[in-house]
Amino acid sequence: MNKQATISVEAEPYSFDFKPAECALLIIDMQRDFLEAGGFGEMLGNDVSQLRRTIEPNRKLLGAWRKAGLEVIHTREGHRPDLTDLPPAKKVRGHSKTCIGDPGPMGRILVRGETGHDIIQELYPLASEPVIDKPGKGAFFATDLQAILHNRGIKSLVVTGVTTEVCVNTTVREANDRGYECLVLSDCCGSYFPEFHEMGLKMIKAQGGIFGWVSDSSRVIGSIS
Ligand code: TIU
Repeated sequence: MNKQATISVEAEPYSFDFKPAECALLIIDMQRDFLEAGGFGEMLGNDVSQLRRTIEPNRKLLGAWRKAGLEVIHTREGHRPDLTDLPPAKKVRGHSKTCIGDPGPMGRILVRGETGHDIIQELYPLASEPVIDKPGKGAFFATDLQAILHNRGIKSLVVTGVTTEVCVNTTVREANDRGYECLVLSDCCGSYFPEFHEMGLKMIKAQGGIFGWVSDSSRVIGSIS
């Protein structure tokens, strides 16, 4: 594969064209707190099994992306141990008995450095892959993601992860406003609510691709292998 040559991937609403050298795989929040029992996601009353179907397609995609020698960036949602970056409104939202910063089965909920906050083993970052720690839902808010993309010459993003309508959608909207072209992979994203997953993808690709494009991992893997 010539990393400087434009590749075209079948997508909706029309084909997504990118230069591999200028495209990063951005994997959003594939953290134990969201995907495993006892974490933040389950604490909010959600069924974590809805997200676990995304693990295997992400694992295969990540393997192919790494093999092709392309840029990978991971994100994690979470807060400083002293919680100084946690808005009080976010801490109390939901009136949950246990909230962000409190002890949970995998350490303090959504706190950096705790077991539950880390990325699941199946998709664990290599030392060479930047990990963006973000306090919000979007990966650009209060992080150095834009600087990293600029410094690495990245112009487009293949976006995967959880959850489709929350952190994936927020990040894609932030990226789109900053001029990045985003391809979201349906089988590599998931929501606790299947209907929100479906609508979250529709919102991205509607109106001629108002926020970006939607495709699936097999098409992307086929294009870079
Ligand atoms: N609750 C929910 O759907 N999502 C989050 O709180 N964070 C992310 O989406 N990562």
